[in-house]
Amino acid sequence: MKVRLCLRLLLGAVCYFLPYADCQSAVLISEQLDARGDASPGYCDIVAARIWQPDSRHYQLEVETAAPLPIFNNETDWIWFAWLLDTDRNPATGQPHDNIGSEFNVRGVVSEDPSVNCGMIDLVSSIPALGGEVTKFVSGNKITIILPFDRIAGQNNFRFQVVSESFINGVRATPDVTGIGSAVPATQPFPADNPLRVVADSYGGLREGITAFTPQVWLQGEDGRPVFLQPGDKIELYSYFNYLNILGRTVTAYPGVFHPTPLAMAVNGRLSDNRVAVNLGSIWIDPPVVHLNTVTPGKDHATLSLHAADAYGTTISLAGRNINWENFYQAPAIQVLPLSTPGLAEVQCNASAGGGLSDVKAYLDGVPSHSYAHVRITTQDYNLPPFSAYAGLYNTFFNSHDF
Ligand SMILES: [Ca+2]
Ligand SMILES: [Ca+2]
Repeated sequence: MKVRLCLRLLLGAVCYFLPYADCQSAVLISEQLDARGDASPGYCDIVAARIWQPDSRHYQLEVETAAPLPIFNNETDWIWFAWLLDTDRNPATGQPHDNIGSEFNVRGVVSEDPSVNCGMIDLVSSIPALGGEVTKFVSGNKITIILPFDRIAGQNNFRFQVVSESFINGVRATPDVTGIGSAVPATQPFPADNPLRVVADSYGGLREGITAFTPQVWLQGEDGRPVFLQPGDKIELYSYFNYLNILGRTVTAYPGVFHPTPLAMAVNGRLSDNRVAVNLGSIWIDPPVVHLNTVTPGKDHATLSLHAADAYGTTISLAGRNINWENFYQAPAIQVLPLSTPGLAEVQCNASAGGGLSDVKAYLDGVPSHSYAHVRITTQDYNLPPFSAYAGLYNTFFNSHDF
């Protein structure tokens, strides 16, 4: 485990030294430089907050820190940066801060906990707006958030201030706060050859010995036609989590890693509208089909086993992992009870509930299994052949009166 961790840290460090997109195709709307050394650790120390405008509908909010943003090894650690947007330019309205009354707060959170790691627009005033989750990217010393104007009700003319806060190893770091900047959308028409959209591959699977791939990216013009990449175009990749080794345009899986992660692509500094969903490794349940009945001893329970392998096909040890089983359709006839051996669970009939049907899935360290166990329970023993007679998950059982 330690070897793998060191490898990840080493390869992660290499990634940090790759050049970061400098947004050549976006307009710099505002820049707030901040002192270096006025917050610690260095990844909490904001040295610049910038707002770029890549087109007529979005800002790219950027924070640059004194040190690279870390790879956390503890799900309870987090750091966030918040852009406080004072969209009526009135410090007396909205959420009060020292010299800012924010109508919207845009947060970029970095955490190993997928339920926390996000970009988010918080609505902190009475202005009706969509708000919600937005795309966030982390690369080296920078965190970037895509802010669509329509998510803040078009209130894109604002004062802003950026603050940092973090909680690492149970300690709150020294927060940092920038001066107040001003953002006014560019009135220029954006260059006609500036593509409207950057679209990346939607999916990349690294599993069963497929350990590397090169995702493709396309450009789309204002008129909907494709804009072709030129030989000198600069293409870069950004991983949402540090679960991938990115060297140039190639993505490679780390040994032992099975967490999925989204990936963004950039062409000449402009980030893709969508993200590449990269699945790493395989997580599956055996057997895929289970048929039980409530009346025959020995046929009223079965053992399910969870398996996992990384992209290289190497078995992932389940010892010490967080494993949760789920009765997906919440069928009352089915009970799923984890056994003491990691990765094993017993599925049982709840006789008083009659027949039922459900899919049972499992989560390994929060990552859902890629397959289900399809469980059917009847109130009679139909002497059905073993599950192996049912070749797939979608075979039909014909005792319909029972379900
Ligand atoms: Ca600072
Ligand atoms: Ca205000």
